[in-house]
Amino acid sequence: MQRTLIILKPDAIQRGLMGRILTRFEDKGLKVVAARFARLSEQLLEQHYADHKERPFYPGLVRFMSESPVLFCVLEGVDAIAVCRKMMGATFGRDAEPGTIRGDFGVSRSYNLIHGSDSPEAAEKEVALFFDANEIVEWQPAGHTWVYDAEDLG
Ligand code: IDP
Ligand code: MG
Repeated sequence: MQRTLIILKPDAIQRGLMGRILTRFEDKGLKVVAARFARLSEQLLEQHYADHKERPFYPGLVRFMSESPVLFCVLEGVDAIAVCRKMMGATFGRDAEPGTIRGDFGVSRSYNLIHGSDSPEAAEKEVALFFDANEIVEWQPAGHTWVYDAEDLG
């Protein structure tokens, strides 16, 4: 089982896509184990996007991500990090394949609807940055045993 940090970005919230995007993850069998709706501070975003600090788009990215509320959550599932990245699609909406979240809902390079951790190391860091350990809820969805078989669960 893996955990990944997902952020539904301000454009997803403002365009009323929050439910539709979250539904895709639920439909796939990913489990929400933490969630919060809030406006992110520039200080938190500077930590979250530290790797991009020198990029030309960085100031605009921090402004965009902080100017309006987001939904951020931790999703859990087998291979959750890669599964979510695949469902998100390529970074720029206009390059993302149809069938992916970015491919179906957007065309922009910066307004690309969603963030998802890109590696186990990033996921661990990002989950800890956005949530305290005691905010992660352990629970079993009723249909869980019909989503993963014993082999999937190792
Ligand atoms: P990712 O979100 O697919 O992991 P990253 O390369 O990590 O993509 O970039 C982080 C975020 O920065 C992107 O999701 C997007 O919002 C923004 N971004 C990346 N490259 C550009 C660009 O060339 N122009 C404008 N915004 C960009
Ligand atoms: Mg990234």
